[in-house]
Amino acid sequence: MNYSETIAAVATAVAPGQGGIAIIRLSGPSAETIGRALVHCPGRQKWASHRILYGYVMAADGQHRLDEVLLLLMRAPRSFTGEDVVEIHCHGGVIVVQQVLERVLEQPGVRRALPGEFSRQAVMNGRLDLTRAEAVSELVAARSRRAADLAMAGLDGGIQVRITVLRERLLDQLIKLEARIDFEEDLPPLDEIILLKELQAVRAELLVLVADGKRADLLRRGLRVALVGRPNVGKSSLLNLLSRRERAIVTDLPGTTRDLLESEIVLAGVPITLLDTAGIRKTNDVVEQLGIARSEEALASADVVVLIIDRHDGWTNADAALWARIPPAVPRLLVANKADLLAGSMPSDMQPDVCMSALQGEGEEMLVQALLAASGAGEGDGFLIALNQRQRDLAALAAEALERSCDVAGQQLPWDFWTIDLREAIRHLGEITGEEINEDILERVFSRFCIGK
Ligand SMILES: Nc1nc2c(ncn2[C@@H]2O[C@H](COP(=O)(O)OP(=O)(O)OP(=O)(O)O)[C@@H](O)[C@H]2O)c(=O)[nH]1
Ligand SMILES: [Mg+2]
Repeated sequence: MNYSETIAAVATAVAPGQGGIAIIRLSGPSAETIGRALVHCPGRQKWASHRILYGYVMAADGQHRLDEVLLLLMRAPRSFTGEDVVEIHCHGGVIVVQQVLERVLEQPGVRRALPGEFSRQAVMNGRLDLTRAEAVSELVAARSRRAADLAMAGLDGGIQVRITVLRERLLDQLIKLEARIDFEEDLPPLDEIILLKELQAVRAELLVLVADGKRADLLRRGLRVALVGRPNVGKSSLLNLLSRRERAIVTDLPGTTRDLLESEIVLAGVPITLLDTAGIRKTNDVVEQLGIARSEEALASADVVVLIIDRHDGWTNADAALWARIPPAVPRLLVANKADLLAGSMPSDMQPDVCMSALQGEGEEMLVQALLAASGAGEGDGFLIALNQRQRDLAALAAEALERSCDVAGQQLPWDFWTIDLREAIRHLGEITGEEINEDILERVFSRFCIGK
């Protein structure tokens, strides 16, 4: 990375016909020079930091105006990145924004920003810590209110503070150990039991954070729920009911759905991708066969599988065969549909989790509750912060290192041996917070960001 460069990108979402305004962000030593060269501000407007200027961006020919804009100058270090930042607020959509960005990029000393580069610069300059930068990205990506709340907790420093405290507790123990190594004779003997207890306590907290983070992933990434079953049991009707629109074609002909259909919904704050599948049966129809193959893939990749049966028909051999096909590790629900009709017979050990009528909209609430309970997403209310995958991996490594450190202690080895694993645990926690930072970590964090962040 070259710090004499100025970077630029569109910082807002780009979509044709959408967004009244769009923001082009420039950061770096030439940001102001470029802003002055490109934006013509009529009258006597003063180029002062943190003030809004009004003007025009001229086309390269210097004759006609590309757009009417507002410009916001934020001089270093009082900016998001800690460098000179210029934001050009132009009109939204696609074409104008691209034209203005092209004009920016024609200027000397500026290049397109890489994904996450603004945030990376902010971290490098100490304007933002690592977990807060990740939280910004998660906030932008949030697909449900609960996911946004968790991201906001990260942005408020919840993760940073929690991990920093744990790391400091370990540092305290390390200092005690090292003092014993260096000045054993001069100090009172070390209470191993207390030290070990402390390491175990930190380890236990880390494990809780890892487990909570995993559950929170469901809230962030959402659940994939596959609706499977024989033809004509009402899978598509159920999809339509939950989606509140006629997403899938429903007919009384078995084999209506032949392709995998997805519908995005939010239930109790949890984003859910519903997959409507082709009814699984033996058939000679080639298209239907392909559809059935997709149903089987959906069945294998879903977070929850809902097997729908026709309660009027009762439990059939075909239902039993499908039930057996659901991978054992995947949470499953048995839903008996068409409860408005007379009930067929069910074996006593196969009682449905939910009885409902997709046609009449009955039993929907029970289904939603059962889905959330089966996936574990309903339990997401108990925690306030949630580590992302990167942070969890490091927390888990730290917990393992602490466990080794305690094992070593049990083997009566000299103090030096304890410190090796303890140091490793401290290092992993430092990588979460950014206290210990290197190119690899930065690469891992920021490559997942989108451009303009
Ligand atoms: N009485 C009654 N009929 C229903 C109910 N749910 C769906 N149906 C009817 O059952 C028929 C089949 O419904 P679909 O939703 O197309 O069934 P599917 O499982 O998607 O069928 P395939 O796509 O062929 O696999 C339609 O005529 C629906 O109106 C229900 O709860 N009660
Ligand atoms: Mg269907």
